[in-house]
Amino acid sequence: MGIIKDRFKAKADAANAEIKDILKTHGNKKIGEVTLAQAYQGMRGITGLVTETSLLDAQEGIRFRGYSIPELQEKLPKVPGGGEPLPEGLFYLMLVGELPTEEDANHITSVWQRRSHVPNHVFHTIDALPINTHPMTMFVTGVMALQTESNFAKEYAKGINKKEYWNPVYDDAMDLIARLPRIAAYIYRRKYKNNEHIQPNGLLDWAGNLAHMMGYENESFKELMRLYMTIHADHEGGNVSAHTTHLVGSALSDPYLSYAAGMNGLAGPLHGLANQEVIKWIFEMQEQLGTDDPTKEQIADYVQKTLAGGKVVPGYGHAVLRKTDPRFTAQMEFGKKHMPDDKLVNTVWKVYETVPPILESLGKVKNPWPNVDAHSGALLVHYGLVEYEFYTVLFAVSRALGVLASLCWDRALGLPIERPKSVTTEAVKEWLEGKGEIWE
Ligand code: HAX
Repeated sequence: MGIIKDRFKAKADAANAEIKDILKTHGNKKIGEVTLAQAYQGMRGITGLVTETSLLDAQEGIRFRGYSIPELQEKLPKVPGGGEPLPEGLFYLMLVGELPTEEDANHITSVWQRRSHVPNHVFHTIDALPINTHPMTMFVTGVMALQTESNFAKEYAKGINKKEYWNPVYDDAMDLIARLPRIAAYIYRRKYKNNEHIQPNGLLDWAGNLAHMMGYENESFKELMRLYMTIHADHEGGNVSAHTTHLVGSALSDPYLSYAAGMNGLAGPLHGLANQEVIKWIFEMQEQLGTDDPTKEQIADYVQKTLAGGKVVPGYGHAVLRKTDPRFTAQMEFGKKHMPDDKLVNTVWKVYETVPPILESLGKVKNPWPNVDAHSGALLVHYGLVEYEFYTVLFAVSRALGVLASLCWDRALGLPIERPKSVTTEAVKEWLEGKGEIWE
């Protein structure tokens, strides 16, 4: 077995023993209760899942295995001379639960390089879609075509022992992550760059190679990709993309099927597609106002128009967070360092000063602050990546790190098929009238 696989298995065995003990002694302890409002309104605040890779605090934001984003920027290995963390290091941290050494991160880079071959039928499948197909549809279709390569599906068909599920799932996770930059870059070049493709560079790190294959050789863009791939990787377990991957995986659908399902969720405008919606919204605002440098008053008017049209302000609000998203702040810091005078980036900062008090004044929005998606597009546009429909694909490549590390844990912990109880409104009414329990 590879060294990282060994370390993961040793950690998972220790965790399994610990969890067994915890459940033996405390398995009946209640960790919450569910109200009728929660059952009807998106299950907000119900603690009912275990995800080992990261934990979200409403005030403070995300921590990956206990480390905040600024801590990751300080402690994770970087490319020589680089300032942003290598996503390879974050993956190691989420999978093994410990900070990687530089050697560990470089080892993952070379493993992913080795496993990055994408069979031709995947490209042919993507090519069969009309060119105006949304890049996320092409991406998920490509991942589904790649499912022919699943080790787990093959091993399951042969009759693998359930104690060994984690093993081919681990291999699938590594293979799939290794191959995603190629698929993403292929879609980008096919749709926007005349179908002129760029071969991978075997000397580059995972995120640097993605930038290269997309056609962006600027070193500060590569740095942005390293940061981007790190901060979008995971946001605990209940968000749509992570929860869906976990849920579908619980049916023992292989990692390709599970991840593709999760990414169909990421492609929704209230989740990952919000990154394209933000830039689209700003471009439309610029067009309507006839300026690429709107004042705060003009922005405020445009926000009111958006709200009056029964639409959400994209990039603002969150189901769990109650403060400015530290992923927004990390991108703002990047902007201040690399492009302080960029007009679009400055507009994003003006929107940040304008939107929260307006949303607050509505009296119903629980979090008026910006989320990760409010900032990412403007940084990409700065480097010439203006094709905003592609943005969610970048998010999806990054999100693979978190959801697939979690899938390895799910199978190593032997988590069962997920199946919460649902009720009908008829049953609720009967229960309210005292005619029997609804949760039997
Ligand atoms: N603009 C306008 N209204 C908003 C709003 C926003 N940005 N955010 C919330 N609201 C509204 C809701 O639509 C809801 O209105 P109704 O009662 O009329 O239905 C009300 O405020 C209460 O919602 P909430 O409890 O504050 O928010 P939810 O937990 O239901 O939803 C969302 C969280 C992120 C979906 C929501 O804030 C939203 O739609 N934001 C804009 C889209 C967006 O940026 N999504 C990306 C989120 C981060 C992410 O997952 N990235 O991938």
